[in-house]
Amino acid sequence: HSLTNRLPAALDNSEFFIEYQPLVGLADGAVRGAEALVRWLHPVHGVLGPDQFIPLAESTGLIVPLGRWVLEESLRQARAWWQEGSGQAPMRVNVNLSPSQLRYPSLVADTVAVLENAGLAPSALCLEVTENALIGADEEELRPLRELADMGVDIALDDFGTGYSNLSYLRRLPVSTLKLDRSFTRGMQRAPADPVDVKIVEGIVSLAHTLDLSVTVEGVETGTQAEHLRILGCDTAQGWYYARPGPPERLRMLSLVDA
Ligand code: G
Ligand code: G
Ligand code: MN
Ligand code: NA
Repeated sequence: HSLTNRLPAALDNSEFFIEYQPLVGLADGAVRGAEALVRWLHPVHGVLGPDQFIPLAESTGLIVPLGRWVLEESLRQARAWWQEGSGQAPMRVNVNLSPSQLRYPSLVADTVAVLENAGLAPSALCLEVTENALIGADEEELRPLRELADMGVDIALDDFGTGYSNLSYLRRLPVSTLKLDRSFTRGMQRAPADPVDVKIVEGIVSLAHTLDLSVTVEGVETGTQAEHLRILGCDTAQGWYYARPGPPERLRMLSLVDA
């Protein structure tokens, strides 16, 4: 596969770049942070999205150095935003972790080192882990995430609701945020909202808040949807209604407008 062959050199050639999509507080509309989404500017195929190369990076092991680069680069960016923001709290960055990064022995040490290099507190970082990556993990396998959570790194359960984790299992995970998959909020894009979707989101929010977890909703594309989700008690939203993923300069402008 030609993409597979080029992948290792792409990291050395600085062909990867990161787009940022803001996370917005539903109660006040303020920008809370941003998710880092990696892209590959391929010399022949142009810009490739993560779906086109993350699985390859995962199967070839390149995901570990690539993931470390994403962490370094997005925390460097978070630090730069903070310095530009004259005294405001640092902008939090959400970084996706793939299953092999979770199993990598130096995950905790690497993450601590990258935070220290960037001069940021652990609370400036949220690591997103998919529900499916954690299903079946035992206490030993969860330990690195728990150590990071104990230090103050926020852990979010990404694509929540698409996996098969049961509720008692959820309680044992070192997560502080549920990121509700966008399939649950599609039925709220236009009035009237799908009553079943409303009930489901209501139930998830109630469960999450009982467990002291915050709820982030993905894929918010309309104002109607944002308003429904705010009323249902969701905490944070992300989606095209606010902004598509874009270059770091765009996020700086958004947050300055909001501040
Ligand atoms: O914008 P979108 O096409 O960017 O992202 C698609 C998927 O790719 C998302 O589910 C996201 O979790 C994943 N993704 C984006 N960036 C990264 C990354 O740096 N590492 C990993 N492991 N996954 C990522
Ligand atoms: O981590 P993950 O699957 O959750 O990443 C988010 C993915 O969803 C990215 O591919 C991103 O481009 C995409 N996305 C972000 N906002 C929206 C939105 O409002 N609508 C849709 N359809 N996709 C979105
Ligand atoms: Mn994500
Ligand atoms: Na997701």
